[in-house]
Amino acid sequence: MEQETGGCQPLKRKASITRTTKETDITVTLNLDGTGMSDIHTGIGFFDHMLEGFARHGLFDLTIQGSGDLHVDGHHMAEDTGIVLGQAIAQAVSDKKGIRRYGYFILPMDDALALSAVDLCGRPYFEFECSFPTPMIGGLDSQLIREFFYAVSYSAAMNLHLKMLSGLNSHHMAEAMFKAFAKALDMATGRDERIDGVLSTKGSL
Ligand SMILES: [Mn+2]
Repeated sequence: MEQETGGCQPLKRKASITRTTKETDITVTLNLDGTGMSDIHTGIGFFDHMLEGFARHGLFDLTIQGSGDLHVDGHHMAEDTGIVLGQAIAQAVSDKKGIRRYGYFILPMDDALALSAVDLCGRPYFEFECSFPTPMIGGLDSQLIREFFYAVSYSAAMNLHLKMLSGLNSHHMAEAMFKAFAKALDMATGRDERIDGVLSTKGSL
């Protein structure tokens, strides 16, 4: 049961964004305080599988409805989905008051071990260290995983480091990376009641 009002009721941390270009048409809804429910349709099955894992393990509610020029390839869909998801993250964290700001996780999945570290600092920065053993993972070009996360990082203005510490199987590696990012982002966007205002000596992020 959601409450609309109430003096001590925390703000709703949700976003809904539609972005339409000549290449793609993407709508994302995101609730940072969700339970991991998702409904995702990008037209690329493996990409949907990754985004469903991201929602489930970050305990975000996430819907993504995307259509676009998949007859060209998956590049525009992966990149633009990253742009819109990043915008939704930025909108949902709003002024960043009371949140932890930093988050990190090291997530194992069988042979794969993925590290993710996030700072919602307002300054986009991106580091990515991973080479997938196969060019394709299902219907997703493995190069597009970097493109997706790069787009998320700059459009949410976050510092994002992703490193594959070990791995043999591309499916496991990609999935470990998406889940590690989810857990790190859940930590960074999570509230800590000890934090008064914004967690920065500058007073803003
Ligand atoms: Mn899987």
